[in-house]
Formats: sequence, C-alpha cells, structure tokens
Amino acid sequence: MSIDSSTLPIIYSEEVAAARAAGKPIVALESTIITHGMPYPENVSTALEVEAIIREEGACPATIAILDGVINVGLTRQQIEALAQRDDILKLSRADLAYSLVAGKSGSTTVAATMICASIAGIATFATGGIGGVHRGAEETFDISADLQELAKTPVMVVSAGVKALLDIAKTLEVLETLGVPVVGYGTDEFPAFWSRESGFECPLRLDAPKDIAALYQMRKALGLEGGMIVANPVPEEAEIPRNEMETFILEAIAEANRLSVHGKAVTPFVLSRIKDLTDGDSLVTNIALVKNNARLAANIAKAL
Ligand code: PSU
Ligand code: MN
Repeated sequence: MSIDSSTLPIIYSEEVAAARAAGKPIVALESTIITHGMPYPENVSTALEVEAIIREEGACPATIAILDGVINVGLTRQQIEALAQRDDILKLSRADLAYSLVAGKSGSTTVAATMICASIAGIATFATGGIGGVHRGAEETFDISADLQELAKTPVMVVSAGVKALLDIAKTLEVLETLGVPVVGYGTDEFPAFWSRESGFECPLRLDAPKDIAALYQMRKALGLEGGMIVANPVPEEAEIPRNEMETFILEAIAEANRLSVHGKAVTPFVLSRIKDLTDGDSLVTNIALVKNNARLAANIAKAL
C-alpha cells in the first residue's frame, strides 16, 4: 500500500472549494474549541456566529475537523451541529492526527493539528480563542502544549487572545522566544491573558494594522524562516474579566484538577469547564466574545495577504 500527499484523505466543503478556486481569502478555524472547549449548545452557536463574522468581513471560513478518517476543510452547519453533540470525538494534535486518518476515526483538531491541516490546504490565517502553552507546574508535570512547537514549524498565523491565564504565561513567552515564534500584539504593548486584557507581561512585538501583520508574515517567508506567528488580540474591554478577579477561580480550578489527578489532554478542557462553573458562566461569555473578536481580525489579515 502506498500513501502520499496526492492520496491524502482530504475534502473541501463547497464553500471552501469555491473560495480556493476564486483565490478568495480564507480563515481556518479549529474544532477542539467546539468539542472540548465549550459546552453545548453555546459551542454550536459560537461556531456558527464566528463563521458568519468572517463572511461578513468578506472572507471564507474553513472550520477543520477529521470525520471518519477524512480531513474536512470547511464543515456544513449540520456537520458542526453533529460534532458539537457527540462525546466520542478525539482531541487531535500533531501526535495523533495521522492515527485518526488510518483508524477511520472522528476527531476535533487543536491549534497544532488545525495549523497542519490549514497549511496543507494553503490557508495562512487561523482564528482561535487562545493557544495552548506551558502549564503552571510544568517543571513537575512537563505539560507543555504541542501548539508551541507547531508554531515554530508550520507557516500559519494564529490570531489568539494571548494565552489562557490558567497557564504559566512567563514560561510560555520564554518558550516562544526560544522557538523563534514572533508574538505580535495587535494595537497593544501588553500581552493579553485570554479573559483579561492584561497579563502583567509585555508583548514582545507590536503592530497596529492588519496589512502590517500580513507584511511581517511575508517578510519571514522571504527570509526563509519556517514557522508561524501569534497575533495577540486583547478581548474587547466591555467583555473582559479583570485579571485579579480571574486568578481566584483559576487557582481553585487548578487545585481541583490536581486533587483529581487530571492529566494529559484532559487538563485544559477540565480547567476551562470548572472555571466556567466557578464564574457562573461569565468566563464562557468572555470566551465567546474574544473568539468573535479574533475572527474579525483574522478575516482582515487574510484579506490583506
Ligand atoms: N482556545 C479556546 N478553547 C479551547 C482551546 C483553545 O478558547 O478549548 C483548545 C485549543 O484547541 C488548543 C487546546 O490547541 O485547547 C490546547 O490543549 P492542550 O493544552 O492540551 O495542548
Ligand atoms: Mn498538555
């Protein structure tokens, strides 16, 4: 048996196929946020609203997932709804993407796996909520998201509201610097912390216009530098939860995760869901607002490219 890049199991939705043929700007979207990041039914409404924002801005949304062993670039409304309600969907990253294809399984793609699929599909811009990073206590657990290494390898720009404040932000920024990943604040000098506009850390780089972000991406390519970039886009002010308010809930959620020995892939979904309960759903409202905000910016960067 022979498998190569020409026989990859990959299909494009009608909308994405048409956009590719017309050379229209496309924005990739991940599906782990649907299956493991948000509860039903907010996961469905958010996924559909995020797609609508990208269309409104004049770009084409491409939500990516693996369905029965096939990479789907662009999902129909029915496919998003079905994915959002199933609880047997694998959370796929670089380590298990190929496995899902060979085993004929269905899985949602994390930031890392979405970047890989987007790159295969020739899509350079990707919007999410927050990338994975170095977890607090990583010096004991070694829990560092594969998203960081992917950013060092795969040429996709990821628009993110910084990194989730449940992570160790200082260590995450250090690792990104070591890996040579540009971290660009959009209109901000402060690195944002997902639910909050402030993290207490400076953003290494700053650009204020989508066209400049597109130019930076092209300049890196021209220099022969591999890898992607993070565009750090702070949550809109009216939707933010201040950092000191969040910290109490984060500490409680992490302590609970430790007590229950939650580990590996389950950590991020567990902590997100506990934080949602501890904040009476407020963290979810903020999460939804920041994803939409990132989708709008990503569409404008894709247009500038
Ligand atoms: N952003 C969100 N919600 C999420 C995630 C990101 O707003 O659920 C997901 C992304 O798919 C990211 C993953 O890649 O969490 C990180 O998981 P881990 O820490 O296990 O690498
Ligand atoms: Mn992890």
